[in-house]
Amino acid sequence: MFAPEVFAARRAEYMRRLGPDAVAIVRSLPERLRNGDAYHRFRQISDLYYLTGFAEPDATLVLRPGAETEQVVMFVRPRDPEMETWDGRRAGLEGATARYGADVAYPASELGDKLAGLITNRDELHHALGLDDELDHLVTSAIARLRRTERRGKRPPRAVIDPRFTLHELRLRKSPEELTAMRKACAITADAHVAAMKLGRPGTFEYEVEALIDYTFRARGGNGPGYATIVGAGENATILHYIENTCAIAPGDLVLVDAGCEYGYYTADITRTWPASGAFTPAQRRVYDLVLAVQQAAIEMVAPGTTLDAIHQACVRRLTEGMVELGLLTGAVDDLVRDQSFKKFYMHGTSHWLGLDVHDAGAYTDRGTPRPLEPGMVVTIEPGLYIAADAPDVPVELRGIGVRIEDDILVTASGYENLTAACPKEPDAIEALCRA
Ligand SMILES: [Mn+2]
Repeated sequence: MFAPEVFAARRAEYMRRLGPDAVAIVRSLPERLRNGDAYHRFRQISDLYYLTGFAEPDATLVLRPGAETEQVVMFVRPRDPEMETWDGRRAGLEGATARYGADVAYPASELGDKLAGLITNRDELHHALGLDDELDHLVTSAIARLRRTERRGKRPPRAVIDPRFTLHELRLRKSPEELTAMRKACAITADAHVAAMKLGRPGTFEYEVEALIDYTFRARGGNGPGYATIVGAGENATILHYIENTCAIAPGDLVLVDAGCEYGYYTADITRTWPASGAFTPAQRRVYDLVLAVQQAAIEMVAPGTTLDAIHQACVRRLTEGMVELGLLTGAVDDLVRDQSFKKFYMHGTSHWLGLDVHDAGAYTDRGTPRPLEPGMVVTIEPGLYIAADAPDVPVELRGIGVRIEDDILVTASGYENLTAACPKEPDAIEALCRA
């Protein structure tokens, strides 16, 4: 957890960018039932955590830059000894002001009553429409109420603006303290993948590998996985979001593991693919070598000024060339790229932003044009090749092979830094770990 000054500085910068006539509302998402009356463990929505560090449910932040009073307003659950006995400690109104930087705090139940007053006569209302129906309703009700008072000088905002144009631009460029948390998340995740490679022999169940990864994350101080861990052995590696993790690893299987530790709310995102028996078959090795070469070339492209789209296009071209060499596709590479034949075996993008969310906030394009990378952005590079077990017209020995290799890359002033370089991916190195 960062010092309160870090969150205060973020709010100050966000408010500076909002300008003196705007108001921003950021609210936690509702707690979700898992089944019966049991809830999923609560995890604060990243926008609210980014601006406050406040981890409790039922919390709302209203920022009013330039206001004479109440610039930073929080609505939180009040202290309640009986409820806290059941559900855990609360910061309360006192904590919100003393520890989380609010100028004033109100009970969460008063948001509906107070919202219209807080947005009165502000030009722009920054609010993420469509995330939370209840909050949308509170906002539209407040606007409707202010329309009725306009003749008395209390008018509603002129525009509702999506946070991606303001707040998410801040989140996109990582500060030194954010990078410290991400480096730690990456280091823990690299260790967890190495532990998985050492554990996962034929006969081991996918969920045992997942359990060791989870254990490693938690034992090293992480919050747990930043997204659902994928452990896919054999054909399961060709299912992109395979999270059942119920099968036993068979002799000769490749095992694809996509797992990232969340540390201090920041997540890593690593994928490794390894031969459970300790040696690639020749067919597996040809696919692996192709994906690794494509991934390394893509990482080398990361630098200020290039775009994720350019990197993806380069991966698509090199993978398509490889698909022809492997006998998966026939024809001219230009045609196979143009008509998207490669999507039979490479159907996902190469990169995404990484940070508080695994698919982190931030626009990828500016009016439809891919944006240039800048120092401080963190991206994944994760090409793969997936040959379904029942794929027609492909060499038999390639069927059921899935390979993805993914690293987390920081854009630096001079190029890039691979934050997950400590996680082995050279074929000899991972074979050795799988025999250890
Ligand atoms: Mn990823």
